Amino acid sequence: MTSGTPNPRPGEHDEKDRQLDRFRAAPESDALTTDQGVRVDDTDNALRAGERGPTLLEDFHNREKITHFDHERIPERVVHARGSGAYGYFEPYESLAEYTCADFLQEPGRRTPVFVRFSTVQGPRGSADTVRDVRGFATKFYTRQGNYDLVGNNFPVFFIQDAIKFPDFVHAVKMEPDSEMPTGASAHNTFWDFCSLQPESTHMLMWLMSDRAIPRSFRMMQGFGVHTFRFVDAEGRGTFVKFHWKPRLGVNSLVWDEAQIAAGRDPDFNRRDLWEAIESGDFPEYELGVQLVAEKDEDAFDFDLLDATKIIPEEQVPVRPIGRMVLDRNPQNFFAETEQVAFHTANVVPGIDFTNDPLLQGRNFSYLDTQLIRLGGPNFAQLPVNRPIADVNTNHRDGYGQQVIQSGDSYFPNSLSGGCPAHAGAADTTGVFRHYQERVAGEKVRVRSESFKDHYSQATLFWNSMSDWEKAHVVEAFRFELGKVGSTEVRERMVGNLAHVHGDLSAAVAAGLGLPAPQPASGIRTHASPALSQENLGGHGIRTRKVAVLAADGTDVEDVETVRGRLTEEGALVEVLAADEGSVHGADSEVLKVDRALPTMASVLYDALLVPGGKQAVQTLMDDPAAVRFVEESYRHGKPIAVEGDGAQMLAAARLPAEVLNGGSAAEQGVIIGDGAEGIADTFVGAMEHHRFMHRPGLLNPGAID
Ligand code: HDE
Repeated sequence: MTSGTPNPRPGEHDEKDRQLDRFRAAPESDALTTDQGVRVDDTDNALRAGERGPTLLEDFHNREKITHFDHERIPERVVHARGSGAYGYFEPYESLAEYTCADFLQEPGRRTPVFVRFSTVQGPRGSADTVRDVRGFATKFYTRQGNYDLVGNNFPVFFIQDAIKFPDFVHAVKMEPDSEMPTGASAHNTFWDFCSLQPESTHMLMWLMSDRAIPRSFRMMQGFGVHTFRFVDAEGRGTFVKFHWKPRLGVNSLVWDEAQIAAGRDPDFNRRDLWEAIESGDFPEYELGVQLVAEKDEDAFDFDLLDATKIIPEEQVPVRPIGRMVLDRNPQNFFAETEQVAFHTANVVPGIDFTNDPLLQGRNFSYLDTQLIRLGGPNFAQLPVNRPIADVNTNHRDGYGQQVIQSGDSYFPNSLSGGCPAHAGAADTTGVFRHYQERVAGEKVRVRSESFKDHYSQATLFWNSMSDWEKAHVVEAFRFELGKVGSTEVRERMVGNLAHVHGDLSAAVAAGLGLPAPQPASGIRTHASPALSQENLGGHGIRTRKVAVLAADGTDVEDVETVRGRLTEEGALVEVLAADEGSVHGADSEVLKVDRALPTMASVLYDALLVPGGKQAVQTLMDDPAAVRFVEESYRHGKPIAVEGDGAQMLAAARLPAEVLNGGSAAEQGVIIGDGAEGIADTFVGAMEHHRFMHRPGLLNPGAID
C-alpha cells in the first residue's frame, strides 16, 4: 500500500468478513466512538506498519480501549462480595407519626423508591449462591428527606457483640490464609476454632446450621435489621424498634444435599431465580414489620436490647406490620448498580436513630470507610444508584471522580455567598436530622457489659422451637461442618459449648463425630418461640414454584395438559423435560413441546415433579439413568412427586422405599399416585403448598433426632 492510500475497510479481504459487515456498519446515532466522541471505523484491527508489521503507539483507539479494560475491576466487598440487586418501591399501610417523624412512614400508600441487594457473606464475587451462609438483605430507601439504608441479614442475630471483633470473625470465616480454601463455606478449621472460643457466637451458629442458611430463594427468606434501633417522633420522643421483613411467599429453604448439588448445577441459583421472577412479572414482595418497645421498658427483658446476639421473641413483643415492599425492576447494568451500590448503616433520616449497640456503633464507622477504597474516593454518593432523590447541597469539594461542576464558596460561615448553604434554623424542625438526645454518663472502660454475658439461653430457645426435622438438619449440619475440622481439640470444645444449649444436640453431634457425649450443662431452659420454626412460616399458594414433567415419545399428552392447566392456574411454572429438545409425540401422535433437554437440567432446579403415564414413554424413562436419578433425588429432597398411570413404575425404578410404594401413606408423604390427571391435580397443588416432606421414610437420619 502506498502512503496516503486509505486503510482497507473492515471486511475488504474475505467473503466471511463481508457477510459480517452488516453487524459492523452502524447508523450514525449508534456509531462506535472513542471516549472523546470521535467515530471509529475499525475496532477489530490495531493500526500497524504494514499488514504483518508492528502495532503503532499512535493508535489512540487501541490504547484507550485496552487501558480502559485494564481498569475495569474494582475491589470486591471485603464481605458480602457476591450479591444480586433489584429496584422497587415501599409503601406504608398506615401513618406511623405516633412513633416516628420519618417522612416515608407518614402517609399510607405513598411510594418510596428502593434498591435492594441480597448477598452471601463469605464467598468472593464469583462463588456459588447456595452455600451455607447468612444472606445479606440490604435496602436503600430513596426518601424525600434523604437516603435511608436498612442494612440487614436474613438472620435476626449476629456472631459477635462488639464490632471490634469483626475483623477477627471475618478472618476466621473467610478462606484459610495459606490455601485460600474453602470457597463460600464455613466448614473449616479457622472458623470453628474461633467460634469454639467465642461462646457469644452460639446463638448465631444455631441459625447458621439450620436450613435458614440455605434459602430456596431470596424471595422466600426473612430479613432483619438485627440491632435495636430508635424511632423518634416529631417532639423528639424515642421508641426502641426492631425491623423485620417477611416474604409474601413464605419462608422456604433447600435441603443440604440439594444445595450442594445446585451449587454445581447452577451456581447462580438464587440470582437467576430473582432475575427471572422479576422479568416474568412475578414481583417479589415483603412485608415490613416492627417490634416496638417503649423506652421505659428497656430493662424489662432477660437480655439486653443492645446485644445483637439476642432476639425479642415475637410472642413477647408481636411484630406489627407497617408496610410492604415490591421489587419490580431488574438493574440495567450489574456493575453500575448492584456492584457500585454503597450501603451505610449511618444513612438515616429524621425519625430513625441509633442505639448504643456496640456492633451498630462500629458499623457506623465501617461502611463509609470501606466505600472509600472500594469505590475509589469520597464522591461515590454521586453514582446514579447511590444518588438521593432529595436535594444535595454540601460544602464538600473535589476528590476523585467528582461529577458535579460546583460553583460558589465552600466554607461555613460565609458572607460572600450570602451564607449559603445555611443551617436549618432552630425553629425549623421538619425534615432536619437532629440526633436523639440520649443522656449518657460513664467511665471510659474496655469491658463487656454484664448484661451481655448469657450466651446460651437464646441458642436453647432456638433449638427448643424447631420441629423434629429442623432439629435433625441442625445436627447434620454441625456434624458436616465439624467433620471438616482437623483439630480434635476444636471439635471437642465446640461440642462442649453445645452441651450448654441442649443435651440432645450435643450428644447427637458428638455421636456423629465419634466423640463421647458431654455432660449437659445444668439449668437448661425449656422455653420456646413457635415463630422461629419454618413450619409456621409458610406462604400462601404455589406461585412461581417450578415443576418438571418428565416426558418421552408415548407420554400421555392430554394428562400433561390437564395437570399443567391446573398448576399454571395457580401461578406455578411448568417445564417439560425429555432426552432431547424439540417435541415428543403422544400415544395418539399428539405433539408435546419439550422445554428443556433433560441432560441440561437437574431435579435440584425444580420444586416438584410430575411423571405422566404412557407405557412406551415410561419404559424409555426407566432406561434413562438421568430420569431415574431425577425421581430419586426429588424423593430424597422431600419434593412433591405426582405420578400418573404407568408413571408409577418410575417410583420403583428410583428405588423408593417399599413402605411408600405399598403402604398406602404415599399421599401423606407428598407422593401422589393416581390414575387420571383430574384425580391428581388438586392433591398435587396441595402438596406443593406444603413445600417439602421431610418425614419420608429414609430421609431423617435416625441418630440425629430422638
Ligand atoms: Fe456488614 N459490612 N458489618 N453486617 N454488611 C459490609 O460494607 C461490618 C453486620 C451487611 O449489599 C461492608 O459496603 C461491620 C451485621 C450487609 O452492599 C463492611 C460489622 C449485619 C452488607 C461491613 C458488620 C451486616 C454488609 C463490606 C460489625 C446485619 C452488604 C462492604 C460487626 C445486620 C451490603 C460494604 C451490600 C457489608 C462491616 C456486621 C449486614 C466492611 C464492621 C450485624 C447486608 O463495611
